[in-house]
Amino acid sequence: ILTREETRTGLGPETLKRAILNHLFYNQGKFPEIATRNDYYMAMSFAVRDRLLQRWVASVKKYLNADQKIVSYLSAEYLLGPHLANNLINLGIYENMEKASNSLGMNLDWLIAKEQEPGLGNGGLGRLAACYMDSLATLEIPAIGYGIRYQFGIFEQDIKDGWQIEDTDNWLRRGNPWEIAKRELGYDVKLGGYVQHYTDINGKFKANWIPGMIVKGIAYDTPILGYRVNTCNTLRLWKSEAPKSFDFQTFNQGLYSGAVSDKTVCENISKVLYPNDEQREGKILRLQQQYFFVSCSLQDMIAIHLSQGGKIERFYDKFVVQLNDTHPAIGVAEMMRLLVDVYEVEWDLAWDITKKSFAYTNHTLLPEALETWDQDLFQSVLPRHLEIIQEINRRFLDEVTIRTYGDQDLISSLSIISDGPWKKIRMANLACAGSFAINGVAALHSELLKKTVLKDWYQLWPEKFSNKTNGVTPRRWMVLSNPKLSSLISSKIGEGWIKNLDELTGLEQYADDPSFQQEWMVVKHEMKKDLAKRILQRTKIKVDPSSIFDVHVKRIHEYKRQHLNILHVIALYNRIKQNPDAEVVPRTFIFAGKAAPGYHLAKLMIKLITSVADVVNQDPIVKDRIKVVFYPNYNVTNAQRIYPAADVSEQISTAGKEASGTGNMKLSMNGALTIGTLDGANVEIRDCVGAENFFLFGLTEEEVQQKKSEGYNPFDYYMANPELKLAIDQINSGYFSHMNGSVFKDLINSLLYHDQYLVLADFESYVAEQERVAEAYKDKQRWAKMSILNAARMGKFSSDRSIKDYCDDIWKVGPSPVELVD
Ligand code: 26W
Repeated sequence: ILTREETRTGLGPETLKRAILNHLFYNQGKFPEIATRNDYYMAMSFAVRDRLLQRWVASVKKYLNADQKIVSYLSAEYLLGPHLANNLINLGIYENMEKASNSLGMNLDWLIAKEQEPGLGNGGLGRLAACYMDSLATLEIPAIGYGIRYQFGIFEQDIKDGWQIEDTDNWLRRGNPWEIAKRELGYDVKLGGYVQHYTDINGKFKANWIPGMIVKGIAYDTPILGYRVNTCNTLRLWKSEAPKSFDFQTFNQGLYSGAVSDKTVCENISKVLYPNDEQREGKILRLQQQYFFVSCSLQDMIAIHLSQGGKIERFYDKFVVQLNDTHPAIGVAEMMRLLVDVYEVEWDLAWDITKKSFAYTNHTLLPEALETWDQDLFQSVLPRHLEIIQEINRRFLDEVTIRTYGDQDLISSLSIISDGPWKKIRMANLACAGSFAINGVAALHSELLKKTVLKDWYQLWPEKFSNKTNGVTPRRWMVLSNPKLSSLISSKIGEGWIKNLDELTGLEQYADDPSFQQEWMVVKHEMKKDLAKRILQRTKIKVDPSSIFDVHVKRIHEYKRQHLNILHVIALYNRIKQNPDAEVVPRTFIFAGKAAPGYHLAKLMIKLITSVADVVNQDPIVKDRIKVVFYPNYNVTNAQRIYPAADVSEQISTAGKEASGTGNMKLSMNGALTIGTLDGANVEIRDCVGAENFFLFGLTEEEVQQKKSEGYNPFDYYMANPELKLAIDQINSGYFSHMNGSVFKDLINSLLYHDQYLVLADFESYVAEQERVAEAYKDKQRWAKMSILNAARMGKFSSDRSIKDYCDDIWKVGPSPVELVD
């Protein structure tokens, strides 16, 4: 009998080395003399995957046998980031692999850098899904993540002449060693066509959906290993293909020739991720994508449940289905269709099963993000679902009518289909009606949901509502991205914090310790030097690692107010111009983020940042005291490099607009101090780290509402504040754009005459608070202490805590440890 060390799944350096060489030969068909770095990356990844598979099989076995309830997370986006290094950490073999690769003459960091990250998400929502997958596995919760295997993820951003340029993200070009295609595991998905109604031989009314086309979903599985546990869950992403052959027996009702459409049309469905975040695009393809992955996923869950001898009526004993925003909300209608049309369950029972199965998370209050579908368009894609939704709605509104004594306002606001000449299907209403639980993603956000967009739902079903404040995984966002800080922390308090982030409070006792402060700031400085190098390589801008690294990284959006930040930069610059000897604490303003390709003002914001950078960075009077950097192509890989180097975290959205934010948490964990508004999770972060360790500014959500109702006039603020006026006039006059001011006119007009995000109203308060930031940074000891306390008090913001809350309050699922058997 072989020991595990001798088998292909051993974890020692020698065994790993052998495994890499094996895969190099048998998978890549290479030997060391001719192998490329990519060959080594692939070989190493396969070696790591072998170790995951062993745990994966054990996990899947366990979930299939026992009567285990499984969490099913439905998300149109997963912003995973690179797998290799994360898996090494979770397996506990980072150091052994370093030895193995050194002995092969390879540098582990190079190989890690070879990975094309799977950017199958836009931003916060997709990244949250990835953090939750990590925590589910780490907490040993049986879970499946379902989504779409986009052939092209979020576009790659480049900057040309200061403008954003988009390039396609061909992440699968060199193959993906982390996925396993389950060619045999596929489901047919119908689209378009029409519905026939008939009475069967038993006198039952039946609907027969004759599709316009059928696509096949193929499962691609990626194992998701927890930290130092054997639990290895599945991320199952669906790829769309043309069905190979067509089963005329199943659909023998006529007119099928058109149903088997050509290959390209079918493959188009999972072709590309829509790059919009917080802005709906009413495209047919998008609805097809949503339905495609949800239908495959529900068919898969039902197949799993039935194959284990489960009864369809008890679906909810096997699965609890979490809707990540409304993108998968069509699942409510699809579940009804499967139950009623396919499994012939009575309507009332079917609705009861559905409502016991689904829970819905809302991620945004922005009205332009709320998904609705034009009824005609909806019908053309999902004719049977329209009928089902009409029936759900009819019965649902009957119930509402009785409960509210026919309150017309309530009835029309709760209706899943809006009335009026242009009927719309409201996906948030469908999600609310079909779910037993509804949650927001930060305390303030959940409160605002109850007061605004979901007010009427809350009034009738208060028991469905709760808050689940977001969290992020400390494995990726501390251990992996900031190993030096992590080692320093562990040297003081041990390694328990990695799985139990509350233990970070153990650092508080060292916050005043000068030698610990010194070590803490040395690590920060090292990370700033690393980032400075990358900035120089990527942008040719030289920055000083001793300056404040002031970081504003996230999607570019008016509500996130990158333009407020740049107005402050211009004001600082003008202060220097007016008084060249003024004392200025040196600062590097670092921006990064993608703009939706069709979002004109967001793209102008990027151009404004790069234009200001061009002027400020060159001006000899500035003497390098302030630098502005736009770091291109913000993604998980780049985020991992930026967070550890940040001194200041910009979280400056208009109060009431950012549902939660999660970058705010990652930055604070890495010792950055926040300058922020009372918005999203900032409120809770400030409560945890202490008001004295947080730079607060700006209007509160209530003040924002107040101001707007009084008739806010941004022009008054422009006229009243000379620094603000000068900055805007300069932009307008072309000071930053070779005397061509018209470039920015749309942005400026929007600020001066609309300013729906109150940039001008918050300017003064922001500038004043930034002065306190600079003042604080001058006192190195005070800053170090504040930085340490920020990290020390971030325990609440681990995604482990979030997942525990979901498990206890919504999913009613507990840990189920997996044992490894040889
Ligand atoms: C249909 C277009 C569209 C696409 C994506 C609308 C809305 C979205 C997402 C819901 C936007 C999003 O990512 N929201 C973010 O979710 C994060 C995780 O909860 C929060 O931290 C962010 O505050 C929120 O903006």
